[in-house]
Order: sequence, then C-alpha cells, then structure tokens
Amino acid sequence: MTNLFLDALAGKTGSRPPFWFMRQAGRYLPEYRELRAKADGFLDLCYTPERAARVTLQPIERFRPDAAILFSDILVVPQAIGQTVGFVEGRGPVLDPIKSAAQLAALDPGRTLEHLAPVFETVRLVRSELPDDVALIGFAGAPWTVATYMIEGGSTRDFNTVKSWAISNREAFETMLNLLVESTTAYLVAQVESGAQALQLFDTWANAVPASEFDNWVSEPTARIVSAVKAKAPDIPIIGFARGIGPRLPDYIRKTGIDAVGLDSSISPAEAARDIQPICPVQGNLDPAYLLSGGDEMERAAREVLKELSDGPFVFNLAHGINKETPPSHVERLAEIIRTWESRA
Ligand code: 1CP
Repeated sequence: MTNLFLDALAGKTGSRPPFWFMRQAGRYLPEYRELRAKADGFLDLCYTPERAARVTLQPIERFRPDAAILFSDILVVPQAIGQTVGFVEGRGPVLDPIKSAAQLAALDPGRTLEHLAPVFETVRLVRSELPDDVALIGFAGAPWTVATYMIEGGSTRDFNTVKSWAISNREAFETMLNLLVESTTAYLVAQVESGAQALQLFDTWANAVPASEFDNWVSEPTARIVSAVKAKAPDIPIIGFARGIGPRLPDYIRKTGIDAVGLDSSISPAEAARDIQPICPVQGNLDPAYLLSGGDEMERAAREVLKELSDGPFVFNLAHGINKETPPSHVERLAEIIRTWESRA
C-alpha cells in the first residue's frame, strides 16, 4: 500500500501533498478533553496504552491525515532515566532540576526500555488499528531541547540557567547530552521495532543556542542519534525539526543526516522552495495562528504554502503545534483545502 507521506520523505512527489499537523491530538479536541478528564493526570494518559492509542487515533478519525503521531511527550525520556518529572495543571512540566554532577551521575540510560514499555505497547496498538494508508510517526525530543527542561526544571523564556550551566560545566553538559543520545536512540529504535514507520526529532528550543555552540549542542548530538538509529533500522526516515534556526538550516541538514526537515514560519514558503527543498524534502510551514484565525486568511496562507512547495518533495504541516483554542472546524477546512489541492502541472 502506498503512503503519500512516506513517499514524500523518500523524495517523491505524488498526486497531492500529504499532510499531518503537529499536536493534532490534544486539548483543542473535545474528545481528547473527555478522555484526559478520566485519566489520573497527563502522564497517566501517556502510560496507559489503550487510552494513549485512542487519543492518537482521534484526529485520524476526524481529519484523515496521511500520518498519525504517537501520543506521548518528550519528557518521558528524562523520567525514564531517573529524573523526577510531573505535569502540573495550568503550569506545565515540573522537574527536579539537575544542578550537580552527583545528580547527573544518578541518571541511568539503561532503564529506558523498561520504563517506556507502555509506550511501545501504544505504538503496537495504534499500528494495528490504523488504516494501511495512514503512516505512524514515532518521536522524541532532541537532546538540547530535553536538556533545557532537565536543567531549568520546567519551561523557560530566557534559557539563562541551562545556557550558563552548559558553559560553566562543559564536561558535565557533554555527559548529559551523551546520556540523552544513548537513551533517545534506544527509545526510538524500540518505537520502530514496535511499528513506527517514520521518526521526528523535536528541537523546539534550538533557536536559543548561541551560533558558536550550535554544532556541539544541536547538530552533533542529533547526528549521533540519526546514525545510531539507522545502524539498527536503516530504512527508517527521520525528520529533524529544529525551530527558529533560519540561516543554519542547510548546515543542520547536512551535518545531522536527517532525511527531511521541519520548517517553522520564519522562512517563507518561496524561500524554502528555493533554498531548502533542493537539499531535502521539507515539512511545514503554515503558522498555527492562521489555523486559529480560520476563514479567508487561513485559506490564502495555506494556498501560498501549497503553491510554493508542492512541486517538490513536501509534507504539509504547521510551523508549530496547534493552539489549544483552535476550533476543530478550522482544522477540518484546512484538511479539505490540502486534500483537494490540484494545481500540480
Ligand atoms: O494537559 C495536557 O493535556 C497536556 C498538554 C500536552 C500534550 C497534548 C503536553 C504537555 N504534551 C502533549 C503531547 C505531545 N507533546 C505530543 C503528542 C501529540 C501530538 O503531537 O499530537 C508531542 C509530539 C509533544 C512534544 C513536546 N512536548 C514538545 C515538542 C513539540 C512542541 O510542541 O514544541 C515539547 C516542547 C513538549 C513539552 C511539553 N509537554 C507539555 C507541555 C505543557 C510542555 C511544555 C511546553 C513549553 O515549554 O512551552
């Protein structure tokens, strides 16, 4: 069975561009809120395979995208290796922040597979229930982005704590990135063995990295994960999504060995067609604010993305996750615009 999404990642251009949406499962969907209310917190939802599988499938039933993304979170990895992680209602993630080499030494990547066994069960369940022509995407956070939460102890606006810690404790920070490379590789390979057909590495906070550290903190750890995953699963396509890195995109693509790149909305579709698509397949990049707004503005912006990028290998997506206030009817309309796009010569 052909899948337009997997074809696009392999560099092919099909009858219409495939699509999925970052954060296509989640709080903007009433059926998600209903299941979420029954769970004992967000992490319980992630670790209960039947529920996590249902949540993964909810947007597929509504919008029929070409791919489903496993319902989990990037912060299950620090939890798996021994850090205390919680999600607090109205506040987001809260971690017991890593401040010392002793705390770092207590983390154990060897625990990854055992701790995350329920996630692999979710992958198996979802794959067994998905239609053949919908692909299943596994994912993880890239080491830098996960490390920001581990050191800051949660979300941050300025990244001062993690950046100054990384600069003043270079050896310890390298040890931390190494732990994350090891754990994340094991996690992703097990997702593939359980049925994931493509992988995405989320480097949401790559924009906060100083240019002089970009190779050390972003490209090299990502490259090591890509090559280690491909050593075990040679055919798995890997999408790299390093947000906000603009002019460094070509360098990031070449140095990491990713198969396709996720684009945020700081690059225009025309610039992406000219500068990035000749290097590798691209995924993106409608700003989620257009989806939140809906109407003619959304339609115009979506058609511009389609017009500029659908002549080459391309997966339609958003530039970042769906905003939780987004009316599902806007998402439905967007899916229809993409599905009926026909300007390919
Ligand atoms: O209460 C709830 O229901 C929690 C909301 C929520 C959801 C739905 C969180 C908390 N995580 C998720 C699921 C999730 N997270 C998915 C799977 C669902 C899908 O895409 O359909 C994925 C891929 C993620 C990845 C994730 N988690 C990222 C990278 C992608 C991105 O959006 O930038 C990041 C940074 C996180 C951390 C995270 N998880 C949740 C929160 C509130 C946060 C913090 C975000 C921040 O610091 O701004």
